[in-house]
Amino acid sequence: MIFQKDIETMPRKDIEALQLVRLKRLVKYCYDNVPLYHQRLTDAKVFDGERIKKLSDIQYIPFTTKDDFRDNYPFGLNAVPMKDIVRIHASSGTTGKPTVGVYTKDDLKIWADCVARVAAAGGVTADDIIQISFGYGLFTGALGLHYGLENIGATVIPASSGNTEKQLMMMRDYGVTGLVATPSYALYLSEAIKEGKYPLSDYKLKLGILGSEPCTEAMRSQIENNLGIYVSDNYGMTELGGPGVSGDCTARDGMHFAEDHFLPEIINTDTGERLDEGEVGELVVTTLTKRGMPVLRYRTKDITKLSYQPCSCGRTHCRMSKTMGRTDDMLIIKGVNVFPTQIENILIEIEDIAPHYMLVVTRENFRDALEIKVELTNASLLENYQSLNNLRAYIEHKMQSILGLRTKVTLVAPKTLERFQGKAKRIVDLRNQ
Ligand code: DLL
Repeated sequence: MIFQKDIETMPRKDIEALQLVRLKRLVKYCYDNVPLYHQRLTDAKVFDGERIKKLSDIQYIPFTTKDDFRDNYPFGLNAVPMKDIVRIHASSGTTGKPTVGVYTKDDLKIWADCVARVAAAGGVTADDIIQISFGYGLFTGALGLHYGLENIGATVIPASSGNTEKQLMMMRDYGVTGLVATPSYALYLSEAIKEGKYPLSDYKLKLGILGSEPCTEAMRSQIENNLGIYVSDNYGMTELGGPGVSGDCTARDGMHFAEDHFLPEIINTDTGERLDEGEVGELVVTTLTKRGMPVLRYRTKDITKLSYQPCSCGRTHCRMSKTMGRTDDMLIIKGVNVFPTQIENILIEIEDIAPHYMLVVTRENFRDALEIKVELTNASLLENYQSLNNLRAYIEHKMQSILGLRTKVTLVAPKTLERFQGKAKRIVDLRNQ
């Protein structure tokens, strides 16, 4: 299945009619099969769907949160007996128990179908040889992309992450045309190619299907320029089944949602109130077709906005903008809200520094302080105190004028900040220690 024209270019009213039918069916399914939802839907007087007459009636359904996954770990949100579950995935989770997702046979088919859509929209065809450099294992990224790409007919290399030399050797030897990775790992591999003994012309790479963490436009351009490839972004999360929720088309003006399987909303994080098209807030998603572990109104914590305007690619499914970050990654420094992506956008425009940075938050004399560690591209600058000082002052000035926040910038030697083979971790918050 490649471009699913019938579905992906459906008239808006048909999409909404389909979503309403599926939403009603889902509510009844959750009410009948998941004790937590049965109770919540009863308390909200939605029961098995009586209050759902139109799509906006979804507002009567209570939200589901990460805590619900934790409290019902591992299988409390399952809607089917374990004998019908054929796969388990989980997110690593930095603290506490991982978040689990389970799949029936049909869930796996739909998942592969949604991922195939995203990859095809990003330019993958049956002629491509794709190296999957996501870590294989419980993470949804690797196997999710794996089956989706096979659906398209592309040749899949399950490289997994790590062992950079071997990654590059496979790329050259197998004539790899596409890379699946996080943007951070793609950047890391691009540096390794630059520094390696083989010129870029020994590689046949032309596509990057990147996702699983924010990738600013500036970061994308940098990866594209380093590798001479075309990069598309795709989004998803374990709780919703993994990748395949939304992805870039060639217009790259927002990622198209698979709206026949996922119903997105944007809410005000503080009040839970539904926001209009174009307003920035927290993304909430309802899975319309999942059978193993269906999710009603999941609060993703990702900050974005939606557009229902026609797209030049012809697809009619709505688009979500690149996320600014997660509500739990937003730093509040001296009362100013800052996302790491905003800092990244500023840094990446500045010459002589690499797109690698680390944010260290401390509390000094009861006041928050943000230190931005930034890597130089050229070690010789370290020997020139005046230039170094000018560059540091320039970056601090930029941060102050754009973010409205005084920061301390520390310039460090090339290649001294950590590189990431999966998702980047750029914040060290020492305030509560
Ligand atoms: O990262 C699923 C995935 C795998 C998506 C491969 C795309 C490609 P989790 O590990 O559960 O699942 O992490 C989900 O990662 O809530 C976002 O904060 C972030 N995220 C995922 N994709 C993007 C993206 C996978 N394209 C969390 N842009 C989500 C920005 C992303 N953030």
